[in-house]
Amino acid sequence: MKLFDLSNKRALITGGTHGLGMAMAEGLAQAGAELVISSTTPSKLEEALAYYKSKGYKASGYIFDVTDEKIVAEQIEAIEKNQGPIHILVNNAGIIKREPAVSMPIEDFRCVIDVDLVGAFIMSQLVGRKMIERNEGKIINICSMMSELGRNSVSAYAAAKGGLKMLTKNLATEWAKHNIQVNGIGPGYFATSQTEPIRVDGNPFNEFIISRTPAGRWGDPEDLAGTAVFLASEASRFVNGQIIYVDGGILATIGKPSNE
Ligand code: GCO
Ligand code: CA
Repeated sequence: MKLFDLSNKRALITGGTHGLGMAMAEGLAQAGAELVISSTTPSKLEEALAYYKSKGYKASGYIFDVTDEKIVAEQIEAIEKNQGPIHILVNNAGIIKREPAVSMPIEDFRCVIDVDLVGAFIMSQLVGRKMIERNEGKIINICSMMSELGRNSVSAYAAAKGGLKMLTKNLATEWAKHNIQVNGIGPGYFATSQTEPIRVDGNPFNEFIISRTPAGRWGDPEDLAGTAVFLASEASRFVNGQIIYVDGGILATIGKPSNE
């Protein structure tokens, strides 16, 4: 279907070496996009590129840290020179530190804000300038349940993801006139390596999430692909500044008592 077709499009997915980033990258590739993946870890990048290539996707990789604006600027130049224009930017790279607010080291708080929020801004500004010149672009910020809700131990992550939601709206406001659609995806609770420590058997959080999610299960990373393709394609050309929550219904409900 033409509206969702991404052939002749190139997508840069930061941190697209595993988990949700990889699942979204695969969705984009299946819709026809060429992939450019960034990582801070050469071995992870190699592994991911080998996987993408084994699936027959066109993919290249670049090593950089999204918080280092000098290096990011150089690498974006290199990507556009070697591969071609970046049509779709997925700000997926992110970290989490779980620690109660009373004891969270300030250094850790800053680090999470730096990667999850400032990093997305750096990427958006540097790729956005190119998109403005071309009068075309898609930016997809990977938000979170924590863009809307708090939870014990994730103060820095919630602050960053709430900030990323508002950054999405602000960039949409400034750049819609340049035919750049800036939107977000808010994944619910997904089975990835990031949530592994809270999913392990015996951790009450595991049952809590399953009962808190109307769909009654953890998300499978592949559940995100359709929304990523929609927000990367012509189909969303008049959608600006929206966060689409892909959460099995968590945000739709107040939850239920344990006897229901
Ligand atoms: C946590 C989880 C979450 C998820 C996700 C929810 O500790 O609560 O890790 O933060 O990763 O972002 O949408
Ligand atoms: Ca993961």
